[in-house]
Amino acid sequence: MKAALIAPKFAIAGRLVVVESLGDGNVNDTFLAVFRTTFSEQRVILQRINRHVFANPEFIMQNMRVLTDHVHKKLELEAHSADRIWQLPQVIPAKDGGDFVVDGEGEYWRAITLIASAHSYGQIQSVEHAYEAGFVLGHFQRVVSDLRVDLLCDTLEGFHITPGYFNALDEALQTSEGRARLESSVEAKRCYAFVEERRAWCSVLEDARERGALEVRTIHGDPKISNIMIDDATGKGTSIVDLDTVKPGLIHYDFGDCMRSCCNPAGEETLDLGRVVFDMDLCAAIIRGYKVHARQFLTDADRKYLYDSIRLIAFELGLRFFADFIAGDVYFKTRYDGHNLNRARVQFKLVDSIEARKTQIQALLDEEFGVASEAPEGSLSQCAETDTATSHSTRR
Ligand code: GN1
Ligand code: MG
Repeated sequence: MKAALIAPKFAIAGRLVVVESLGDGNVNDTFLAVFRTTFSEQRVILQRINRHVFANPEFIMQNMRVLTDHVHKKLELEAHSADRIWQLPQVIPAKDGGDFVVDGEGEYWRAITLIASAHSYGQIQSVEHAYEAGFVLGHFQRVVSDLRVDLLCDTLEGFHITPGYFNALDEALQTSEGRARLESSVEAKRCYAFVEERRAWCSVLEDARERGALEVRTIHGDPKISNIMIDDATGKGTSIVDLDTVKPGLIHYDFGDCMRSCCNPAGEETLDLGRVVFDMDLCAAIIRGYKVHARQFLTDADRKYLYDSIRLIAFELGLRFFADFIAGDVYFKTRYDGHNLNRARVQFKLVDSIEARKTQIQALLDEEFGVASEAPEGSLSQCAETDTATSHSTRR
């Protein structure tokens, strides 16, 4: 059903003026709806949830309520001492009181508030922008660090469990269509060789979790650069949006995802592979921004896996795109033939670049967070940092 027919079913004052497509999400369909009364205007985000990806859209809204209740309270409590105004979207109920409107075709629609006077970008703009991305992620993870994970549903089973994406690839390669796609180009065969070389390593985070070295906490799930909102007035980060993937997980998934997205100045959709590189200045800026809040909750064991998380989440996204290409583009939305294959090649180029810079990246992490001690894994000692949350402004 059309978004314009759905929008008026939500409890929003005024008359619908316009609905337009927004952003370039790879999974859900997003729209901006503008409502006006004689004296005011309200702009809201309307989304059609991809039911092929999210089997239980109800879980998303349940998590969103738990998360926003927790975070909104906390932001208010901390507002007097915060260095900026933080925002977080709010659920807008349907007129019938529900969280969703389900249309005649069984599609789930939801409405949330728009973050005021802020923008996000598809690609990193500057070192300052990278610092803000790290700062916003660290702040988010800190404010949810005391949110009990057992209150959250698993909205997307297997999300960020890298070995599972290998299973999906193996399954797709069981079919003759899948095998034909693999054989269709030199690039596809190169990608396959690339992932195979890293198959044994890809459970690095899950192994650490199973051993009890890393604990499951509340995560955002998708802190890529286009989900970091920058305040139009101040140029500072003000919010992290796209809360569909908030769920229990490892904070490393978030850290790695933010790094792989923000340290590649070419962006994940580029057609120019030559421009894809893991930029060390951007990496340093993100770590500095992230550290301001993250040092309050990062454990020794957490620090030990930060480099792995950067390499792994870039690799995992490449593997997810590649497996989807082999499966016939059934998960991510695509705009041209071979789109998922190109996206995979971008991520693998980035992985190459990350691997080549391992020593430098690790040195930066050690410098900013301190060298992770050889203390037994699972020890919860926190970073021995002493500088204050405001010192970053002099270090940029
Ligand atoms: C998808 O739908 P979107 O664009 O917010 C994907 C993320 C990927 C991202 C890569 C639920 O996010 O995991 O990192 O594409 N979301 C889901 O751009 O799979
Ligand atoms: Mg997302």
